[in-house]
Amino acid sequence: MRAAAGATRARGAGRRGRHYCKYLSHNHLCRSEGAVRTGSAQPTTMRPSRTRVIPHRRRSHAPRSRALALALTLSALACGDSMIGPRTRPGNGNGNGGPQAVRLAEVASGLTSPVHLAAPPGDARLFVVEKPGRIRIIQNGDLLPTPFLDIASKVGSTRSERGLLSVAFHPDYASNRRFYVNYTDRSGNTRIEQYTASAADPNRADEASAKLILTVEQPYDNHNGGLLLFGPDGMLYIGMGDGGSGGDPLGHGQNKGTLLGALLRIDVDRGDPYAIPPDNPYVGEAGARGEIWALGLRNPWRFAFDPQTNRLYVADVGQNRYEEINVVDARAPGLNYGWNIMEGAHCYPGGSCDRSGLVLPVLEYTHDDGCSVTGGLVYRGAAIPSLVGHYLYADYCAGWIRSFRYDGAAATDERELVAGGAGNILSFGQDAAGEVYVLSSNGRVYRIEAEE
Ligand SMILES: [Ca+2]
Repeated sequence: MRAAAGATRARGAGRRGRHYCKYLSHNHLCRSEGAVRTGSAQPTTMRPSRTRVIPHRRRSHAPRSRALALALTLSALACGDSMIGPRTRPGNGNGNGGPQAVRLAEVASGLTSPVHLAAPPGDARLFVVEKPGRIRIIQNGDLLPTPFLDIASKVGSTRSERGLLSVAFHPDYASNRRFYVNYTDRSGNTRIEQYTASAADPNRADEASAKLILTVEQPYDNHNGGLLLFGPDGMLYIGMGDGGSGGDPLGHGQNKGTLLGALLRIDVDRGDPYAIPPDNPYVGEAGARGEIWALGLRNPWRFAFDPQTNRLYVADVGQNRYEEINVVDARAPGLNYGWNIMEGAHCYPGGSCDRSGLVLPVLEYTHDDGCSVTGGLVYRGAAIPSLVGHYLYADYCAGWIRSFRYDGAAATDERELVAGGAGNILSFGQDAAGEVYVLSSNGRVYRIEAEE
């Protein structure tokens, strides 16, 4: 295990998404010189940045897609041992009872586009999803050479936002060995499938056990959502993007008749292949899909439950200017997150709009400060006591990792944990003990640890 150290990111560099990603990959990660970001002695307080027009981002989703594609392509160009890794932000240290400084410690490398990490309840192994269609196991600190699951032949991953995107282990995985994956197939459509692990070898899944749970047609190659997650209520939640292109041209976000642009909630323990929970909000409503739990989402790449507070954190990737994080009561059905009436806390594409009944984000940042939010999760581990209860998130392009605590009304105690240097942050993950991991386009998995 290697602790990474050193940070070199010029503030605001993320404003030019694809250019910065290129810069990041070629110059930043591989060289120790560059603009050193210096911080104040206090945790960062972030406000929406000043208004600024970003011409090349105004037309469509294309720059973000290109940025992601470029970074994924460049993941093979990680710089080996010469890489300068992240460090804590200066001033984020543990002085006189203040927040504890953190570092990113590498636990695995050589992965191909690691986009998700999860672990079954009570299981010490880490399962890492590789976008081309494999799930790898990290066991006792070693990345096992043989994949747990290899469905690359079924997965369409040539486009930047397509691929095998997440895995969810059944709450009773230890006894039923069932898990679920979310991927785009060779036609670009979303498939949710169930698999069963081998009874003979716990490090292998039975690929022949595949069972289709749900398929959703995707009209464009981007905004596929991607995460599936069991909620504290035992239901399987699936985040669906608006189907893609830019600006939601087909109006999926506000359409209850489509599974796109929505958070779905299904019961995989009843029905065949699933049952719609009777307390879902649109059950029985004419023209509406009963699977929908919430709507108005653009591309909720990552969301997270915090069972301790019964809250749901949804990070929705923005269109032109605003990246947003929403915090809601996880038990509240039928919420509308606003897209494409609103982007963040602002009417889309501008002017005025009717905001009544829409969930507004508790935190947003502009594209002066990044390009695409990578939602994380609420820290409930033991290693960093001062971070307990904080929601961690990152920006894909800028590479910083930040956190806040939601006090029931607003985001408070905002911190910048890592200034950058770990490549493009694809996702966060959590082990069975609640410790948090960061997955990077550089093919590495990092664990967030307390600085010694
Ligand atoms: Ca929203």
